[in-house]
Amino acid sequence: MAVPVKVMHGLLAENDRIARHNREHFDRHGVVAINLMSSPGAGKTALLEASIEALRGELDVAVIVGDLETDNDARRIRARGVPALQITTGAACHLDAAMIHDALHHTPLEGLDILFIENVGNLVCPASFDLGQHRNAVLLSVTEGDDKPAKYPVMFRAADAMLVTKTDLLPCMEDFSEQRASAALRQLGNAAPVLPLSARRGGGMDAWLDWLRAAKRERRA
Ligand SMILES: Nc1nc2c(ncn2[C@@H]2O[C@H](COP(=O)(O)OP(=O)(O)OP(=O)(O)O)[C@@H](O)[C@H]2O)c(=O)[nH]1
Ligand SMILES: [Zn+2]
Ligand SMILES: [Zn+2]
Repeated sequence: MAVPVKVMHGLLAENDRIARHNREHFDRHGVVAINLMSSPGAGKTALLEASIEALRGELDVAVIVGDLETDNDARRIRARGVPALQITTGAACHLDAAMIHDALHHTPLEGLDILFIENVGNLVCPASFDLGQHRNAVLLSVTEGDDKPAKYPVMFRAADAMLVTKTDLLPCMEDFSEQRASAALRQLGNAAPVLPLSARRGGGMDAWLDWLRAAKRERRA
């Protein structure tokens, strides 16, 4: 059974080569690229909508969104006056570096501060494909259960920040413990910040926005 393993290895090596090339594109333009990953419906697009409003007039952003079908998310982003390109993946459960490279030909980077990449909702596959991003933000909504970092370690090990989303629902989610979710992340040896927030009600957004500003500052340096 060595052949499939070899093929997979070759695919990933080619992906990583294109990812490095994407990163050169971003670096040349001084753009920081942030990859948002989560299970379906954890609140990636809602977070983008709230972040766009909060950063308006301060940082210029654009968005590349991956989904199996529909351009719903891109339309939601464009409604906020921000350029958004939808990649419709069909059957593919993740974005890869070549898809992002193609999208870059339709996404002018001049003058941009942050390029958000909203990955396909999936807690498994996206973690294996480098896109050329500088940071991974992994969302865990309070309705999913605090054991997700333990059950999907590859994704959560890759997180540069773990966002605990929909905290406005905590009063109804008596089982969810933010402390247990953080402990599960630490158990993986990941010291990334844990940022609880509600895109809907606004709580916790400041820490997330500061994390973005810091990422941008570090790229500029
Ligand atoms: N109560 C509450 N609901 C939220 C919050 N953020 C998102 N939602 C709801 O959760 C659902 C999914 O939100 P989306 O932002 O579309 O999630 P997503 O991660 O972009 O979804 P996919 O792109 O399909 O993976 C929607 O019904 C949102 O209104 C929040 O902070 N609080
Ligand atoms: Zn979305
Ligand atoms: Zn290129």
